[in-house]
Amino acid sequence: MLGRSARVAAIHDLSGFGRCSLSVILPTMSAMGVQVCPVPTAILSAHTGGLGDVAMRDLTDYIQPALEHYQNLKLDFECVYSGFLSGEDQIGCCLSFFAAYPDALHVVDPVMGDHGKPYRTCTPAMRRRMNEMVRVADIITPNLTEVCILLGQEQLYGPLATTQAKSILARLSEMGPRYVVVTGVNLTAGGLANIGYDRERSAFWRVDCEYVPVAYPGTGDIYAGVLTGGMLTGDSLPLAMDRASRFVELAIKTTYGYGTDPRHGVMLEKSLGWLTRDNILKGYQTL
Ligand code: PXL
Repeated sequence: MLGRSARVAAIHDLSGFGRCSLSVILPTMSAMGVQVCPVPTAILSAHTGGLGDVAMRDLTDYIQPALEHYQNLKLDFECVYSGFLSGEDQIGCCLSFFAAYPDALHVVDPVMGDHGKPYRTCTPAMRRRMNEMVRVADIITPNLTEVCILLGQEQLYGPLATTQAKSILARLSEMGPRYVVVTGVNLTAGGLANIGYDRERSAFWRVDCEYVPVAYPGTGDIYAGVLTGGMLTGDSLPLAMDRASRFVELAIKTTYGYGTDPRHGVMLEKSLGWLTRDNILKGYQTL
């Protein structure tokens, strides 16, 4: 028994507008009873997804001194979670964080692209070094674009057969992490799903999602935050996947109903209460 909330060091950017990264991870994980200690990699006026000229301050030289302070305080973290990094130099800082807390749950959300396109930050060095992060991770949460970047293969378009989906999960797990969760996969065996793999149990999972014809920034960050929050508060992998999928679906559908500008992100404020409830979840299936 820990005697306090699980504590997470969340290494991610802080985007002021557009509801992504730390702006969504802090409220969601806090609502789940997890203490989030933000370690900002950069401060941006907004996310970089189509809102024009973004004001940005890079914080690469902040991460290592922050880690040293926490070590001097003898602070323990049950989880170290990395997300959006402003450049490849930040990967060394994240690796130091992971190494400093070897017993913590290491979560790597390899934020590098979406919808078949790499982000501007995804340089060849970033791609190479992200694999070093994957090697020390316990859980990774790439979308399909990031899967292809990590595996060094052509982008995949069109639905995946079950065997292909399982092969992708197993290949990623062979790179290091026990748990692999891939978001937003179209399966030939029916619709959109988030899929997962637990290597130690040789178990493949899928959680089906309702398709909504709008893409909002930050939903991958929310998914990874809720998944991590679930794993830290006693969920099995499929339960955590189910919880994260249901919450993202709720936030997306709520927002879609209002018809707001998709670049503004999901209306988290209207959905957050769901995370504080004791929901019965049984929507996961084996893949
Ligand atoms: O949600 C991923 C993300 C995080 N942080 C920043 C981004 C994006 C996606 O566009 O621009 C700054």
